[in-house]
Amino acid sequence: MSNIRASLNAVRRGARLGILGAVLGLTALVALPATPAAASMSQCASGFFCVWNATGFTDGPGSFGGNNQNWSLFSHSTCPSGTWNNCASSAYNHGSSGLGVNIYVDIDYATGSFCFPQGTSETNLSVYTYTNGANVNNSISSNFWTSTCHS
Ligand SMILES: [Ca+2]
Repeated sequence: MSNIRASLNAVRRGARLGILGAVLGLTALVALPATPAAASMSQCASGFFCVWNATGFTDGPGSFGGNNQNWSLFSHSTCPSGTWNNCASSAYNHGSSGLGVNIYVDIDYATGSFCFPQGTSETNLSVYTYTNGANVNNSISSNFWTSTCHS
């Protein structure tokens, strides 16, 4: 009788360990980083204007902390040009200075602009057009921080 009870207790212990193992396994799985295609605005550090190659904040970010008149100087291997020029499809102004970001369809802050106030984001840039009517998706070529861009 005591042998049977001991066996039952061993089975119960095993079951508990099995459940514990399953919980630990699940925790480990959740803790694994989604390295190849992490998609999140949280990848954008405070103080930066961030862009991603794909919609939904995927494949990036490219982080722009100052004024940049030629985005072809910033490489990103999965962009068609190999640089951020004419590539971004989602964006987030995570600035902290209060300034907005004007983005431009051409290098040297030229031809058409669009304003991204601090704290704003867009998961799909194709919903926006520049002041010259061109679509914002896959077209940003320069950026300029300015107090004239605000919500
Ligand atoms: Ca462009």
